[in-house]
Order: sequence, then structure tokens, then C-alpha cells
Amino acid sequence: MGPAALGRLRRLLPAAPRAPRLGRALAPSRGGQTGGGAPRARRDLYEVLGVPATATAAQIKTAYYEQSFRYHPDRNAGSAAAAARFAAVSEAYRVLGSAALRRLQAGKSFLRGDLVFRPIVVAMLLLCASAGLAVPTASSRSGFPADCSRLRKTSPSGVYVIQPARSPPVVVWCDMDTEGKGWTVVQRNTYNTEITWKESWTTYKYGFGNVQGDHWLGTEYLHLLTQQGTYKVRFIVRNKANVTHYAEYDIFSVESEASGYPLRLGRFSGDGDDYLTIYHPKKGGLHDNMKFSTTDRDQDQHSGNCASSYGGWWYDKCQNVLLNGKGYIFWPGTCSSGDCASSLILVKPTDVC
Ligand SMILES: [Ca+2]
Repeated sequence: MGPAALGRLRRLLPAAPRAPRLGRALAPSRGGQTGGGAPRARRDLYEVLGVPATATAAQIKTAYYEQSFRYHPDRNAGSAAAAARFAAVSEAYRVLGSAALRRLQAGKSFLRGDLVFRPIVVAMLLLCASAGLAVPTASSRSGFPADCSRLRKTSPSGVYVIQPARSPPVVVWCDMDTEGKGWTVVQRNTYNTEITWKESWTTYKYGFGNVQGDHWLGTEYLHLLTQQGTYKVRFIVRNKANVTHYAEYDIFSVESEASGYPLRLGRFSGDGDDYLTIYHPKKGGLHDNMKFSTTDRDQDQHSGNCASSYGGWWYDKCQNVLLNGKGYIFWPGTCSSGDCASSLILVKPTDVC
């Protein structure tokens, strides 16, 4: 589905509601085949998630969590039907989830509690029940821990080798000093970094930099890490006055390369506003559910390529926040001109399961 088709879908979203047809056999993509054009495709997206066209952002997100974990390929090994259903659910949520937020924002009826609180708690419980253990175990093949949370609590911060499920061993920095210990560092940047961050898709895929300094762990490793359990993420920035700001999401995953490494985030907590899962029309839009873009792979919603200006990121049109830049680390309110001194992205198994 191209950007033009997505644009048509979004313009059509406020159309009259209709009753859902639940339990019907699903066709991941039939747009253009039935003669129905965009309206038929939009209707199918709601049906894929099993929600009515009047569904709120919270209902859409809850349905997505339920279905994506039910049909996740890791829990349906070898099932082409489950894989197709998983892909269809992911695409439906990517389109409808973002559009529902925009619709709420446009109507000035943005109910933050409705969006992220009780329905998502229910979704979390369903997610935990279907996902099994939230904390991954050590790799039976190598003996390396699956992530930094498996280290002894007395271990110091430093360089370690981990091995997420289905991954080769990976050298990482384990942060044993930040609250709760056991964080795996997936990104670190400083304003005057040597790294340009304007790297290719493949370079981002496998990572670059020095884990003792500025680096990107690798989008593929982010995917593999977050597919082996249920993870949370903490974004931390420090401004020139040495004041830190953080934003945490109690669920964090990066889906497969085949789906564009889209970002999936759960509930927000932090010491400021939520710039990743809430739509900010006067900034870059929305980051949650956006695909990853690089200089050589434009998957953003902007007419140009956002990644060409700074670096790889989950852009919309283009960014509310941006940590992958040389001489530009941007977080509104903390360093609104892009002059953050440093940034850090940490992940570990979530507490909600
Ligand atoms: Ca673009």
C-alpha cells in the first residue's frame, strides 16, 4: 500500500460507522481487487482487527495487542495462515491506530485516559497470558544471557556479550546503574559525536559505533531482543545544563525487517509530555507505529526523506523527538533547539507481566 493509498484511507476515516462482521475469514489485502477501492480497503482494516468503524483509539490498540500476540509467528511456528493474519493485523493497526489518534486530536476530544489507561491494562494482562514468561532465559546454546537483565544485580555496568533468541552473540553495554539495574543499552549519542548517524538501512540493521561510547545496537538486534519476551524502554536525554529528562513505555517492540521495523509502544510514564505515542500536528506527528527510515529507505509519511537530514529513525512527518543525529539531539522542552548534550535508550523485560 503506497503513501497515496494511505492518505486516501486517512481522509476517509471519519466516514459513517458500520457494524463489524466478526469471525469472518480474513484476507490481508484485497484493496483494488473487488472494485470497492479505498472504502472497501478501509472496511477490511477494521474487520482485520475485529472492531467496528466507530472504535476508539483505545479499542483499536487493545484489539491489536490481543490479535498480534495470538497470531505471532513465534507462537504459531510454520503456520502460513497465522503469519498472514499477523501481517494483516500489524498493517491494520499501523494505519488505523495512527489515524484514530489524528481523528481524536482533530476533533479536540483527545481523552488521554481513554486512550492509554484501562483498556490497555486489560490488553497487558491478555498479552502476558499469551506471551508466557516475560523474562527471557539464557541461551541454551551458548550460555550467554539473553539480555542484561540476566546479569547478577551486583555486576558492574560495562561491556558484556548477550545472545537473544535466534540471534548470534552480540556485544552490548549493560547499564547496572540506572534505576532497577539490568538495562541493555541500544543507543547512546552525544552532541559532538564522531558518528554522522546518516547511515544506510543495512548499517542500521547490524549496528555501528562503539558500545563504550556512541552507538546504535542494530535494528535487527532490537527486533530480536524484543521478540523473545515482553520489554519496556526508557529514553533519556540530558541537556546542556546537565538536567535529565526521561520517557518510559511499559511495552516496547520493534517488529521484523519485512514489515519495516515498525515501532510499537505501550503506556507512557515520565517527567514530561509524551511525544512518541501522542500525535503532535505542529511537530512531526507521531512515532508509535511508524516504520524505520534511513537515508536509503524512505518509509516516512513526509513528501521528502526525513532520514536524509539527520539519521535513521521512526519518522512520521518528520519528528517530535530525534535522538539519532550528529549535532542535533532533539526533545521538546528539554532541548527544543536540538542541542541536548546526550541521549540514551535502554531496554529490559517489562514489569507488567
Ligand atoms: Ca517520505
